Amino acid sequence: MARPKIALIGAGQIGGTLAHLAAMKELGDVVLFDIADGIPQGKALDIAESGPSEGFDAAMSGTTDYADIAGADVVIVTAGVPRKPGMSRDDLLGINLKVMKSVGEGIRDNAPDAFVICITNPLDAMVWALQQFSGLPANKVVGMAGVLDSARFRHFLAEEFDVSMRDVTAFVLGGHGDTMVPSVRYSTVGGIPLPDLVDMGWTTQEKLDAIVQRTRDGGAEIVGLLKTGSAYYAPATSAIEMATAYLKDQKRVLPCAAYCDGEFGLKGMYVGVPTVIGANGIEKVVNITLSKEEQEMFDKSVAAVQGLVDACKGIDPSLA
Ligand code: A3D
Repeated sequence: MARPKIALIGAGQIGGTLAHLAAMKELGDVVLFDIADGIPQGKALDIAESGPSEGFDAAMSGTTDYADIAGADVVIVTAGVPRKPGMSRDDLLGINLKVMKSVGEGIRDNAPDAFVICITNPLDAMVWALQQFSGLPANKVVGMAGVLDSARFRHFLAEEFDVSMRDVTAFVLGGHGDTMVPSVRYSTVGGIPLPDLVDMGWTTQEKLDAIVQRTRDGGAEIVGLLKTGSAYYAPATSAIEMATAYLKDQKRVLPCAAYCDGEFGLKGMYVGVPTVIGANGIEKVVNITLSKEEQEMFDKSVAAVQGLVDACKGIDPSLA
């Protein structure tokens, strides 16, 4: 059986990291696409030359021609611009919306059967626009943010409790922005919910609140340190986790920016929710019950995403 084909649209910091991870994990053959001629070809060759030492079997190529992504099984989109210190993700909307149009049309014309994972910010609005521009089924177009935000939350919790990150489960709901909702009630250490751990004296409510806020600011913390761009190792790893769930039909339960059609009381909107990812893409949106307080935070986050979607419609009237 031929190896799966993975197309990476955008060969920048995340794109290059994705290519390296996909090769090392032998997820399939990789095509890197970018408009900056030389970058995708150079990164593909560089990664291919790591193959003999690493011992992977995966073909690597770079291109500026959409025809080369034909027949891709998975497409991961990072094309666009990242933020710099002082910028919010929302400041990227105008530039990246135009990028989503050309990328969406390139996918529509060349890889219409692919599972598409969008990473470009502002995430929830960009994945919505990408689905509209590409015309692919909504269960096959998803945004990566929740896996990353949850990984950050899990990392901070594991440090606080001095336990293995493997035993910390957590998830973050809502839009990928300042209004995201790290779920304290549904996050656990070895199955013990966080509020119980506060009661048990493992941490204090104040420390937990600070971790929740640090999770919300997780992206900005890295931007502030790097100064020249945003995070890329953990974002790439998170998208690879989602791609693996699809390619291997793992039925993973992962928080993603998914199309909600009735779930959470939303109609035709992309926002971060728990999902099941398997061979049919987003196979299920897990419609959990929210407490009154969680619902209020979620509603606020949804309103922020809706504002960005409306702004997209204002910029490009072809978006319904
Ligand atoms: P960067 O290293 O600048 O790479 C972006 C690449 O996109 C560059 O190589 C550009 O040449 C290329 N590009 C620009 N326009 C086009 C186009 N029309 N078609 C194809 N390629 C194009 O950025 P990065 O890799 O650090 O980040 C990529 C995106 O991911 C940004 O929008 C970030 O804000 C976003 N991001 C999202 C998260 C989430 O958790 C959702 C996390 C981190 C970064």
